[in-house]
Amino acid sequence: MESIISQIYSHVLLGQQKDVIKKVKIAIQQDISPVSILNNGMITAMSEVGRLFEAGEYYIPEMLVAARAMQSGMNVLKPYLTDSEIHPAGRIAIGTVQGDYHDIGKNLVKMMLEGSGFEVIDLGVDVDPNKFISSVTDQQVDMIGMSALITTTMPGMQPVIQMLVDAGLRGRVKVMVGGAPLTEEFARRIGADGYAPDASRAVSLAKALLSE
Ligand code: B1M
Repeated sequence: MESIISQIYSHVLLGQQKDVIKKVKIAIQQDISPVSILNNGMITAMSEVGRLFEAGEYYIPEMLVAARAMQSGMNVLKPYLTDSEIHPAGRIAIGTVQGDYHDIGKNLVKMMLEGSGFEVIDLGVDVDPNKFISSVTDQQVDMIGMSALITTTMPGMQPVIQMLVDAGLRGRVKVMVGGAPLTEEFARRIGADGYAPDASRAVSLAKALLSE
């Protein structure tokens, strides 16, 4: 019979939220290490989701349901993951820039980052530039992630980067940007450290930037 970990892997991959919740609870009752459930069952499944998306075999709906299933499993697991067992890959503050209320993509990026072991502070939508800055001073984040979906709100990213420079904080934090109207060239021009066109590449970019 398929192991409970492989079952969790398959349920996350297929976005079967209720089954993920049920099987994670069973795995905990069977005394399987929460870290093993997370790493071998769920994170590996999300890596596969990312690979399938990049290969054009999964689309946004499949990625969203898998991310939701993963998030539900993580909610069950959270109380069992002690600080000593899990070392976050880094702390990231993420938000949609001022004037912009689109958050589906930002939430997907957040879920994928959390699924890959990052601690994510969600600043929400329509985020005041000062809120991004105080996430660095008050919450000691390693990275700021800004999302924008409208051509008129994307220019709101550059002032945040300039404020980091002016406050002497630019060297302490990486900046990742994303959102449908953005480009690599735009990211370079405003002085961001990187641009990710989708959630799975946001994860690989965050890993790369934070391991530098
Ligand atoms: Co609006 N909207 N919308 N909208 N909306 C767009 C963006 C638009 C392109 C539609 C269109 O006209 N074709 C257009 C913008 C045009 C432009 O830029 N010139 C538009 C407009 C005009 C507007 C309003 C102004 C409409 C109006 O009121 N007249 C208004 C603006 C409100 C505001 O924000 N101030 C508005 C409102 C809304 C709704 C509220 C109805 C709703 C948002 C609901 C919500 O988010 N909770 C909405 C929606 C749903 C869309 C479309 C249809 C879909 C966006 C979406 O969720 N895509 C959109 C049209 C489209 O994109 N085809 C549109 C799915 C999502 C998973 O993809 O967000 O691109 P995306 O995220 C991707 C990547 O971009 C990347 O990874 C994600 C996952 O792969 N990514 C990152 C995103 N953020 C990232 C951050 C990163 C890294 C990667 O690092 C930090």
